[in-house]
Amino acid sequence: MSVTAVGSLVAHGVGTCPGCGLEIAFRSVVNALGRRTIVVIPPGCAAVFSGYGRQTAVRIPGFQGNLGSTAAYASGIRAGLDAQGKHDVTVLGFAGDGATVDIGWQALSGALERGDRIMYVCYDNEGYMNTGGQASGSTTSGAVTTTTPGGKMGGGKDMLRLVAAHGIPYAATASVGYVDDLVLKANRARDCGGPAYLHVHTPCPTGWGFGPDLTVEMARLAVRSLSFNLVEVDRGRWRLTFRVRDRVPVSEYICRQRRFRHLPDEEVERMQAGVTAAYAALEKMCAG
Ligand SMILES: Cc1ncc(C[n+]2csc(CCOP(=O)(O)OP(=O)(O)O)c2C)c(N)n1
Ligand code: SF4
Repeated sequence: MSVTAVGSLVAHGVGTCPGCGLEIAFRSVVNALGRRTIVVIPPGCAAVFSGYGRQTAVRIPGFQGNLGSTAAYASGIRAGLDAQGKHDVTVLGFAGDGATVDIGWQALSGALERGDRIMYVCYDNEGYMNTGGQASGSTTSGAVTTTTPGGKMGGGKDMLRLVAAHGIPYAATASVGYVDDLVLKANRARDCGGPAYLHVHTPCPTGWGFGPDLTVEMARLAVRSLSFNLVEVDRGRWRLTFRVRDRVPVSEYICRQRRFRHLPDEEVERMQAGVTAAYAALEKMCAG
C-alpha cells in the first residue's frame, strides 16, 4: 500500500520537516485503519495533521487535545460511540513519546486498566521534538538533547513491557523502516476487540541530526543493530516479528547521528553489550 496513494485519508503537503519519520507512521496507520476512525492528537509535531482552527489535514474526524490526556479523550469518545451503538468506529490516540511515555502515562494506564476499546499509537522520535528537542523517558541513553547537553544519563522506559503488563489483548512495536509490518500490526490492533497499543519508532532528521533522505535507512539500522526490536504481544504471547539475521554493530547506527557524536569508544561498547544482552533476553522470552 502506498502511503501517498490517491484516495489517501491524509492530505499532501503537510508542514512536517523533510524526511520526517512520524509523517510516514501517521499516513500508514490512518490509511490502514480507514474512514471509520476518529483520531485524537495532542500538541507535538503530529499536530500538523489535526490542523489549526477550521483547517485539518485528515479526512476523518478528530481534534487536538492537551498533552497529557490523549487516552482519556479517546476513552470518552469510545463510551459515547458505544452508547450510540457505533461499535464499528475505531478510536485512535496518536501521540508522541513525551505525550505518552511521560506526561500521558497516567491517562493511558487508566484506559488500559479499564479495558477501554481504544487504539493508541505512540510515535517515538525519542524526544520532545516540537518544542526544541528536549529529552523524554524514551530518549536513548547517551543522546545529546537540549536538556541533556552532556548526553542523557540512564536508559529509557520499556513501554512494551509496561503496557503488556496491563493484560491488554494486543501490544506491539513497529518501525517506519518496515511499513508492511506496521500496517499489519495496525490492522491487528484495530481488530483485537479491546485496548491496543503500538509503539512506532520514527527517526527524526531534525532532532537526531541526519540527512532527510536517510530516515528509512536510519529506522532499519536501528532494528538491524538491535537498538529497536520488532515484537508483538498477542493475548499475552510474546513474539519477535522480525528476526535480525544481518546484524550490524550499534556504531553503524549511531555514527550517522549528530546526537551521539560525542560518545567515547568505551560508551559505544557499553551500548553494544546492552543491546546484545537485551536481544538475547527477548529471544528467550519469545521462545516461550
Ligand atoms: C502540560 C503541557 N506542557 C508543555 C506543553 C508544551 N508542549 C507542546 S508540544 C510539546 C512536545 C511534545 O513532545 P512529544 O509528545 O514527544 O511529541 P513531538 O513534539 O516529539 O512530536 C510540549 C512540551 C504543553 N502543550 N502542555
Ligand atoms: S522535528 Fe522531527 S518529528 Fe518533528 S516534524 Fe521535524 S522531523 Fe518530524
